[in-house]
Amino acid sequence: MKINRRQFIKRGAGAAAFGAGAAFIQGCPKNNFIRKIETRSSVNGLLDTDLTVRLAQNRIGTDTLFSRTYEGSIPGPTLEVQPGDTLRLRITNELPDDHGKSAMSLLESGKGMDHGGFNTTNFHTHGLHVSPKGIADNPYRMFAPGTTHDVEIDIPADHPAGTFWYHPHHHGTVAVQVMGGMAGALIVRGDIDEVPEIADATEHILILQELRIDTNDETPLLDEHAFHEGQTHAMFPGSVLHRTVNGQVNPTISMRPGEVQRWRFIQAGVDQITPLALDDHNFHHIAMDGITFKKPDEVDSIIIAPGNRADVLVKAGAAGTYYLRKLAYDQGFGEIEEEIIATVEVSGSALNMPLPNNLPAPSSLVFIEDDEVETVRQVTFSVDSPGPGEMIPVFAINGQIFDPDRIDEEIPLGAVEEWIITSATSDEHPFHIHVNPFQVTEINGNPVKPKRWQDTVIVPGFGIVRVRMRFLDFVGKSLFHCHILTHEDLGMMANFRVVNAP
Ligand SMILES: [Cu+2]
Repeated sequence: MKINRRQFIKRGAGAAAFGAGAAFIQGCPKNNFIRKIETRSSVNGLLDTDLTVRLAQNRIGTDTLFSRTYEGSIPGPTLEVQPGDTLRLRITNELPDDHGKSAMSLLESGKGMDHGGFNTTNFHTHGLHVSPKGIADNPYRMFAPGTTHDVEIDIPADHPAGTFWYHPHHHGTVAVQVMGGMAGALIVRGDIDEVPEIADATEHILILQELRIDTNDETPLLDEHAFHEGQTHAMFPGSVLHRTVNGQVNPTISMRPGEVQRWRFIQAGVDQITPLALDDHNFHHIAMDGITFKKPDEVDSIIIAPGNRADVLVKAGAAGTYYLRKLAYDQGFGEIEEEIIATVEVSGSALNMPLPNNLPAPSSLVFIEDDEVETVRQVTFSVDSPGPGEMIPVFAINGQIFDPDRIDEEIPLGAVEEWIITSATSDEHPFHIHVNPFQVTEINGNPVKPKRWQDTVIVPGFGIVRVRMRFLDFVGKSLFHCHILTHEDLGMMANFRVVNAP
């Protein structure tokens, strides 16, 4: 079945609403300096704000994209809180009602699916250690077109300060909504921001997105025929991929020689493992997935999967032009070419700003020793041939595609566990779990040093990753999944439930 892509997005909105043309095009600055994203900060322990999900037209490089957005902008506004705060949102879904008719046929055939079409959404705070229940960080909620929903999330007083992000998580619609730009930064301010060398540094939140635009200037739908032709990596034939930073193609970051800046990378893309390097400069890596290290780690490149964040300090060298590059990389289906994603212009009078020696690693996260592990679980990502008469391969965890009603893993509150995560395919699959971060201990049999906490980790093709985690503070049901969003939407996701210990 060929899907009519104009149907789902244009119904109820379309050309009439945007007939005024250029006047409605947003994000078209005269220069291309890196954009400061609108920031909404908590006041007296509360961030209380409205978020509207709506169709909007944005300028992406020299192209135009008509897509689902938060507040009309790509990315959405930055939400800024502190440990102990409450995040209270009213989310109104102003997308047109698509009556569920344009659902992907491959998902309609999925067991237990009731996803209500591509314009149903919800809200997930990626990486936050908060409750998954009720109206908190609950990825099972459904926000249908034309409805308004409250979200209220209490952030623990000992929550790590760092870089997190938000995006929709309604099963079956995640890839298409995030691919159109629905993502935003969620910053927890705290101890790391008070380190003098960091407090003095200019900060840039750099939200990396993979915006695809089809020949109608819209977000493409997955084309199941691509699978039939054996091109599992070319799921969106005919569309153009724009790698953007804060919604801009190759923006410019200005620095002075010797200046130190703090960059918060957020990989808010869809499916690309992203190695980053800056010409003639090292990164001083200070945090991964919002969790600060004990000391900076100087490296010539960092690699982030969709879902990952990396905070780095950059100390500018001599005056000149340098490029921030996504390096060439093969994540299992052939090399993707190197690409420039931003330009750094170093000019002006020199500074000599210092770098910090020590950092405030969160005291609430203590590494898990061998003798503490109580339970070992296995998680296997697999992609199997389609069934008779089907075109789409079976994207599964432990042999099963996602069923929201099935509990795949039941875990007592307070448990300390080791999970052995395997990719049974030549592709890399980034493993992500909600609510609790994990310590990565081993990749393909090699111990990971220095030890780190993350919430998303790349599992190499035909590889094995071991992680350890404590299921602390929150009972309830939530998700673990591959963070390649197309894989996730096709069923590479499972449920865990944390229960009060007997
Ligand atoms: Cu995957």
